[in-house]
Amino acid sequence: MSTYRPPSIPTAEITPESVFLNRRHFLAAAAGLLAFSASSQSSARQLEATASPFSTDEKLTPEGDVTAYNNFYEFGLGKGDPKAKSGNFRPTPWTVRVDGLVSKPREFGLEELLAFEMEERIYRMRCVEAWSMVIPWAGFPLAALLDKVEPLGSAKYVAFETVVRPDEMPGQSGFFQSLDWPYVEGLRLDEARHPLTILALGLYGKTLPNQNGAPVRLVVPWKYGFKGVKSIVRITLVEKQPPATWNLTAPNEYGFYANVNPKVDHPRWSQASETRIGEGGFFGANRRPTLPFNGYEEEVSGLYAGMDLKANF
Ligand SMILES: Nc1nc2c(c(=O)[nH]1)N[C@H]1C(S)=C(S)[C@@H](COP(=O)(O)O)O[C@H]1N2
Ligand SMILES: [Mo]
Repeated sequence: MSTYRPPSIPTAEITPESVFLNRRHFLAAAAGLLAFSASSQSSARQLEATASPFSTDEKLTPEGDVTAYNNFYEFGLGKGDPKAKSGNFRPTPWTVRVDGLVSKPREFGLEELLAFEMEERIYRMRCVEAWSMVIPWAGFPLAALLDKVEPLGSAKYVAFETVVRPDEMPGQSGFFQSLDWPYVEGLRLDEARHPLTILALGLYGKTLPNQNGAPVRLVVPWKYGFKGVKSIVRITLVEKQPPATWNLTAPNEYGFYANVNPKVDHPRWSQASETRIGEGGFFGANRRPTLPFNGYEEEVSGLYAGMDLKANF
């Protein structure tokens, strides 16, 4: 595996990925506790996280690919734009407002979010564009946050919203606007409370780089990547299905549920297979079959009992 480092960081400060992996496996076996010392960004902080049984043991996508091949249209449309153009983005200080149909609406500061018990969740991520990665996130179950605000019985869905800062996000300013801002997403309440659904604050043992959704983003591993809304400022409990950016933009191409499904093709390409980023080439031998619910079928298919997954794609 290649070891990624930005040119400004001296080699001595970097933990090679092989060391990271060995330490991770050793500690996971010995104590169940993970501690990392790598640093790839001056603003990045270390994040300790407990190993989770929900993790896959598949080969990790190299950190250099996870942090350089991104979708974050607030910074531009190119895969390299989020890394190249997010240098002015300030992820601290930060607050997330949690409101709507809850008994105790309130704001959570970043330090309060970091105080939740962090778990390392190594998840597959499958983008709707037919590529995938394996990413070691650090985060905590969204359900733990929802418990703090006590959702009312009338709450049926959870709505999410990304920050709007045209001064810091070049994709949000100028004549050409790719999407309507803010980027919004939503989950059914039972999906939001599922133990696999996390708010991530870090990856590869450090706080999130800007391009990956600093300081806090959603990760729902059985859904297409666009459900994983980045740089969240507001979470609202609501009664009706909330708007979702890609579903609004092209409803015939992107459903609200967006569960990974090799049997429902995108109108313009097949979803039956995918390319694992970092393994070379987009087509050919490197292509692997896409799994129903991105391989999490056993854990989540019960959420959709009786639903027509082809109609509610
Ligand atoms: N706010 C916001 N969130 C977003 C996006 C975006 O453009 N804006 N892109 C989505 C898409 S399409 C994907 S595949 C994932 C990519 O996450 P990554 O860059 O950390 O791999 O973020 C999702 N979250
Ligand atoms: Mo995506």
